[in-house]
Amino acid sequence: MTSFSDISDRLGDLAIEVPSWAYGNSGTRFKVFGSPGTPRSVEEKIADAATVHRFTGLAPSVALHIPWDEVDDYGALSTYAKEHGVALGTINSNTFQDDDYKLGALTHADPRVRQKAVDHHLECIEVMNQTGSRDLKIWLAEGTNYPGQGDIRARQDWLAEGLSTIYDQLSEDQRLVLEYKFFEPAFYHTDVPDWGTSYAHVAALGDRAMVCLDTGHHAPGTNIEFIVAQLLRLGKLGSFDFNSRFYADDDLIVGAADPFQLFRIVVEVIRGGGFGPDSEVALMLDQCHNIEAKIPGQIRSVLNVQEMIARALLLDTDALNEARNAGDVLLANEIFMDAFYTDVRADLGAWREERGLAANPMRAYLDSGYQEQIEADRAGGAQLSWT
Ligand code: PSV
Ligand code: MN
Repeated sequence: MTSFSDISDRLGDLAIEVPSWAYGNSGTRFKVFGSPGTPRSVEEKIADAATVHRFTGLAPSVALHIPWDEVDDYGALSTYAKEHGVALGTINSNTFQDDDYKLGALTHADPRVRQKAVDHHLECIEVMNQTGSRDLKIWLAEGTNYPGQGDIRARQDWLAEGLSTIYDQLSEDQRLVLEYKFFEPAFYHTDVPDWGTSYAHVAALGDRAMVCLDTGHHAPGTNIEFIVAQLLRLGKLGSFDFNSRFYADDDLIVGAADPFQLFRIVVEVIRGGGFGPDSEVALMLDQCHNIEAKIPGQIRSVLNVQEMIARALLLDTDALNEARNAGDVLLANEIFMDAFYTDVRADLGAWREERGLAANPMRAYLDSGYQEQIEADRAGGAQLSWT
């Protein structure tokens, strides 16, 4: 049996990267709701992200999205982040909000548009050089809506060519992570719809190109933990975009829609060496808080991940292997479920207190007055959003 004290040190290895866009307004295609206290500048987003880290000790870095987080001086932004106790992390490119990209970006039939999309990524690499970021994350909103609309084969070749030009510009300590998504905004075919396509491209690029797995980007019923196991086995799992979903790419709080799925995923992460000081797998959130308060939404999210990591670390792998090897199907399942059903909340509260954190970070944040302060300080000005 594994007890909480056995896993206590390993829990200290957990670091989750939060997305800058979680602190801005977001919504559906029907409505983006504003909310009091929402950041009006990139600095205010970083201050909010740093607050999540201050209360949880779990979120030491913030991912940026370019151009949403464009500033004149990224060195200064990096210093600002450091002064607030966090670092700037992954740089996300954006080739989905420019009229030129209506029919594709890296996969557009027009070489001028393809070059423009490549140039945007080269600018992102320039940003990374100034922020000291390791990862360039690429998600492409590319595909077609109607059969016959595009040459789906030629688009793969253009994509490979563009990615290779981008990859060549990375320095030795930088990586490219290619995210896949099965549909949306394109509805007939998507140019990087699945892990296999992403894998084929990053494998062709080289060692510093990896796959990004966004948990909301699969068809319902997909066995995501199998994909995790396979990518780790192949040494190609670069990062996660964690969130949860009931239907499609809902971007809800990780662990909210299906806690058991999150457990199964993190079991495979740990099993495959994707967690701990020697792992280079980036555990990021990619979420939007459309109706709930944003900072507590992020706090809840990182706590959910911590809780599942704790439960997965408690899995009695020796007993599990024994049951498996003996062909004892029900015992193996019971051992697995025992870990999932273990309530670690009180132990985690004590674990936090030992490290100078509040036992209940949600409550501590609500009692801290930070929310009231930002609502008063940030009256007026234009609230940031993804639009
Ligand atoms: C696309 O749906 C995505 O998951 C990508 O990671 C984008 O960069 C992000 O969402 C933007 O919200
Ligand atoms: Mn994502």
